[in-house]
Amino acid sequence: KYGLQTKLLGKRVVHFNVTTSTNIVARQMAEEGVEEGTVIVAETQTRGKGRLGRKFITKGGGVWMSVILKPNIDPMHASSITLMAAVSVTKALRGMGLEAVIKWPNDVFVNGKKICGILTEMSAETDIVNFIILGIGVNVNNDIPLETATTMKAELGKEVSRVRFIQALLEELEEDYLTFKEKGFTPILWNWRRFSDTLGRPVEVSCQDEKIRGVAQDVDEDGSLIVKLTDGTVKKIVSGDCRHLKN
Ligand code: BT5
Repeated sequence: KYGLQTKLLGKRVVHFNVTTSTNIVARQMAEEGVEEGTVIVAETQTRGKGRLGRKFITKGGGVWMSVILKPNIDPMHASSITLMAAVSVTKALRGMGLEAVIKWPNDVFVNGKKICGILTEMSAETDIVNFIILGIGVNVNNDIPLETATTMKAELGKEVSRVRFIQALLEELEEDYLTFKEKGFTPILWNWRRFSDTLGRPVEVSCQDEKIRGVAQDVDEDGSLIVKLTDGTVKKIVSGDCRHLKN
């Protein structure tokens, strides 16, 4: 098998040695009307973004990229794209021999440490999505000065071909995205549950000013986390930060 085996994702790839953030560049290009599936990839970013204005460290040697998607969905269902991407990343990492698992909503972990973060941003009107910027950062051969993070190189004990990894990732993403477009989120959700490290665990989820403690029970059709509190009430959390507590 040679070359990228995709039809939609990566038909057009724009590469930078350095840029601010591939999500920022992708948004500009999407606003100018660039076609769906366009991929922006950078060797390093000067303003790598996490959620809620947090910084994401993106030194040379990792995979920092954004994909422009134009799914025909209600903005309410957009966060399922984040969960879908976590499934695709997990499959690509497992294909390279790593025991990757998903932490709700947007992280992929290996051996208890974060190896990938996902940042989806969208442009939408009341009931229709114009475009979604799917930003994916994977620690591959880069150094990472965080106790809580790891890299493919550290876990596998050798350097990894980034080109091969990007190829595998885009192929998994395309497969999942086409399934999503054709059949909706349900078949993706089956895989998400299979790969999830969050379900069944006691968790503490911070969203806005609230902290919710309980057991993560499931994820619903919108990608929301369903948490059962100690008093038996059930809460649906659309987005937030999730901490796994000790059993
Ligand atoms: C994320 O945010 O994890 C989303 C990261 C998305 C990065 C990609 S790279 C390509 C595209 N362009 C961008 O500018 N962004 C996207 P969040 O869940 O908020 O997690 C952020 C937290 O992860 C930070 O506060 C750190 O604690 C930690 N962190 C920072 N850099 C990391 C890294 N390289 N690996 C693992 N953890 C990291």
